[in-house]
Amino acid sequence: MTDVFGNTLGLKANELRLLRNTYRRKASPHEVVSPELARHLTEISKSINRQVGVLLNRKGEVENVIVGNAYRLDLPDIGRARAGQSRLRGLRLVHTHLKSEPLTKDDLTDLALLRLDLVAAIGVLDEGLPGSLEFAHLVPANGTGHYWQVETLPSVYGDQPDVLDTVVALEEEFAKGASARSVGGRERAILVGVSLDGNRARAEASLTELRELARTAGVEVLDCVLQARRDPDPRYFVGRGKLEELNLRSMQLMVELLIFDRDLSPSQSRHIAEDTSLKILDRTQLILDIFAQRAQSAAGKLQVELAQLKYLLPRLSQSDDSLSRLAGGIGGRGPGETKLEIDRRRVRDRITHLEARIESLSRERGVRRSLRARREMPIVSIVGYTNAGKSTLLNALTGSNVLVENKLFATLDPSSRRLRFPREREVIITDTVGFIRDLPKDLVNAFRATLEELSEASLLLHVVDAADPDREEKTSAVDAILEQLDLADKPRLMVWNKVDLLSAEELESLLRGSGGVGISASTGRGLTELLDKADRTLFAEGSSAALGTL
Ligand SMILES: Nc1nc2c(ncn2[C@@H]2O[C@H](COP(=O)(O)OP(=O)(O)OP(=O)(O)O)[C@@H](O)[C@H]2O)c(=O)[nH]1
Ligand SMILES: [Mg+2]
Repeated sequence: MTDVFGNTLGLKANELRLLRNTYRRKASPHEVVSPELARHLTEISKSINRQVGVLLNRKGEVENVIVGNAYRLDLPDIGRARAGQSRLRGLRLVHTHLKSEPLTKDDLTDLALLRLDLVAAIGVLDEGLPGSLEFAHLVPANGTGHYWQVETLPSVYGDQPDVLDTVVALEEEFAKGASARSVGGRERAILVGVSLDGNRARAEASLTELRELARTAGVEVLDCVLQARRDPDPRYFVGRGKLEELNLRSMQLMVELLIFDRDLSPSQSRHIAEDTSLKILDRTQLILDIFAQRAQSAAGKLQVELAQLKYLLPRLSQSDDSLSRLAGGIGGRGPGETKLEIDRRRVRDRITHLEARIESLSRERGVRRSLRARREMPIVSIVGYTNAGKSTLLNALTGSNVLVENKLFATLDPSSRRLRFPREREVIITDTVGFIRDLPKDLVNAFRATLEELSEASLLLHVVDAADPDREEKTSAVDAILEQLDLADKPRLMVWNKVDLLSAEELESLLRGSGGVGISASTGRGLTELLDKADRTLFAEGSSAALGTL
């Protein structure tokens, strides 16, 4: 390779020749730069008044010669693809600084993002001789928040540290992190929250929930970052500086996944993926991913795949490399089985097909339901925020064994049971998928089929985790979704669950303020009162939809 890269415009023939000659020089792999090479670079640099640099490989050979302007130098494209999580690039950048200025932010960013072995700047003295030598290399995560270590030597002629040694030791450190990672086999992520309305507490609560979602999805969370902004950045959602910092942080923590606490626009997720070489998921995609992992029934699986494809469709551009990172869910699970051979047309065809299948399944269920209706058993449906204890309540009331878990979205498929009410009356009680704030419209629509049971209900039991500090927000999120589903007019009974975790005073003031029944689904406390109230609502003289919330 003999081409000189960068700002060569206006250079004289003999200057270019001198620059090309640089390719014949060699440095020792063990030193930062040999005094001879250093002097060669500073002399040309002085005479053309531009920065001059070389990329040296681990044998000390010159791979590229680069010219900049007086203040900076842009590296040629050495490929973004990483050599592997534990590997450095195998290249060190040695370049001149005309005013002997320290390493710049650009220098250090190149070091980190390109995973260079080392970046060095040689000061240029008045006579064109090499002055001080400053260099930096990356350091493993050590809790100090530093990504690199900078050292300065007064001159290139004295002792220099063994570069190769440092770099090899560093790669070993990184490899340790990487193998710790592959033992668990779990994907590692940084979570990114943004507070836009100045309400930090709210953004923090949402981020905590995102952490729970990530845990449920089987992702290992290494860091959580919250940024306050007035408006989202149109290109990157977070600011450019923040994104760079995230990129550095993920490099250091061996993370390859960023999960954003808000929904990114298709162009935002594309830009972020392109400019970071990280995999990007947003809140909706994470929820969809959990649904995809947990859906059991045929209908549930179809609904999740439909929602995933609908979300993906506007995010598909021409065949581009970042697509694979956008399309893959956790652990590379994309929608359906097809994963990555995706093109828009096939996605659209598949969507049409799925909609038809879901429609016909829903008709079948409708028939079953009307058979049931003929038996005239009223339906009581349990609704509420995810993890409120809905399934525990169903189990407690009917002695059944529906899956209960301290994870979000333990239940995806509805289950129905018979329940004997006081005075020998029977009802059907159903448990459904939990709700969550900011549930995307597509997802609500996709789950309409599952949730259609709710429209047949004569009474909704709105279960709330009374011990949750965030319970008011969650209660209103559920109300909002019920509204979206046209269920706001259904008779509703507020059921404050987990009162075993509240003090007597807390419970009393809660009930005084908002009515409803306090229960503990896991200890059985309050269940008789709950049945009693439900019974009165359902079977009271003239009881109907007019009753509203009790
Ligand atoms: N302390 C206490 N914990 C409870 C109570 N009821 C449920 N839990 C716990 O809350 C967690 C969630 O319970 P689930 O019944 O799975 O909640 P869910 O509303 O069905 O959740 P999803 O199906 O995930 O939406 C579990 O760890 C339960 O053991 C209760 O009365 N008191
Ligand atoms: Mg459940």
